Amino acid sequence: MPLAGERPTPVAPERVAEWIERFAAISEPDSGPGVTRLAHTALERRAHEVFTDFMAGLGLTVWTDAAGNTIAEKPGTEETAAVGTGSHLDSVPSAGRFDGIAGVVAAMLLAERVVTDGVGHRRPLRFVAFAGEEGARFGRACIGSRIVAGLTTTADLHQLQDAKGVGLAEAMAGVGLDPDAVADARWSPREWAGFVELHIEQGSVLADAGAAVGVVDVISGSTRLELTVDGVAAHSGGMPMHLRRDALTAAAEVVLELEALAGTADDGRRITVGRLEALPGSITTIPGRCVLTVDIRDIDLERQCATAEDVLERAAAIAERRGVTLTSRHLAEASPEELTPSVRRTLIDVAREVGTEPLVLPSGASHDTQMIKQVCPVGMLFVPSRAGGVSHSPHEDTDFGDLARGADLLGAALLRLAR
Ligand code: HGY
Ligand code: MN
Ligand code: MN
Repeated sequence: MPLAGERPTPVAPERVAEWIERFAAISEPDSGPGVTRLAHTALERRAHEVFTDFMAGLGLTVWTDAAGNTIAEKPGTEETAAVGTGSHLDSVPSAGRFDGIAGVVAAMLLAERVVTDGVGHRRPLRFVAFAGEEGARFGRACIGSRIVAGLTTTADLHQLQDAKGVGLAEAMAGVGLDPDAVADARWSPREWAGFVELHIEQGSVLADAGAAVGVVDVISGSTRLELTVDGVAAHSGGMPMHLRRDALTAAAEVVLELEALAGTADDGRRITVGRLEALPGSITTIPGRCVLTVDIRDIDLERQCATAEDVLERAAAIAERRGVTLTSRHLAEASPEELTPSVRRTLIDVAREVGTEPLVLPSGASHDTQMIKQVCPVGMLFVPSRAGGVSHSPHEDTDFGDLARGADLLGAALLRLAR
């Protein structure tokens, strides 16, 4: 049974709703449906300011590192390695209200409960808002957490740019961060004893199973490529069909070939072409160039690497047969990561102690926790996604009560790790 005073009073669903909506309001105006708060924009920094003000209001020490991650600390009874929780504040374009924000709001309200209830803990507690988790803008995910984990350096930041040609380092400097000083942001394993992230599932496994909470065992790896198909732009009326070198029809065949390669067995391997741009994009011109992105996910590293090679081979064969050329760019790589078994057991224990049987499942989505595993023992809690499990969509939905209960379990686990 839990030690007396180890669980703060429950988080109120109304408070969860209030803060989910407040963050949702920090979004690009006139950007269409959903929330748009892209990595390394003034809007993301505004969200970090809201997080900072809330945590400072609780009397916690708060700082933002050169990478734009914001960390709040509540001292424990001993000056020793901390345990932490948190998630990300940036979004994809036309996102939902919960991806990343759920874990940040849970951290905030948990901090509020621990401070208000005067719950004691030996280890310091740290509450984190990561910057730049979504790969949507620069192609590489988890920029802030990769930096603190020592997986991304200043040099890397100067190699990435967004679809408008804005460099990542330039974007960071443009919002007051310091890409040249990110080495100072690195987390030392001596300072961290554990990290647990709460996130929405972004799938329908929990909802379909009627499970109130999930505990993640493996986070999928991801390989992200950009393919460019070059044919010959020509007049859509003047050029006979048999003489064409059409970049778009070649790209279309590649897309369907990759769908066939992924297959339909839900074995954890997923291939997505999320962006396809046909140039010059004129109704009366045969596209001379097509640029497409390929996102390969897998829980099996060997198969993930083999799939990436297979993708390039198949695309090249189609290009050759159609008389167009193919070039590729490797955007980002993350290996599948098994989360720490001892943390997983703690998460399962605290759920069972309140009569909740958690479902253990892999995460198809990548998360900051995948990078933080390089620093300390890690775990993840999922709360159910409703609306068929859609995410990266304005229709993303999670019950505020489920999220509040997830925050309570997160608190119990964190305080157990902080004993
Ligand atoms: O792409 C992902 O899986 C995550 O949303 N960054
Ligand atoms: Mn996401
Ligand atoms: Mn996320």
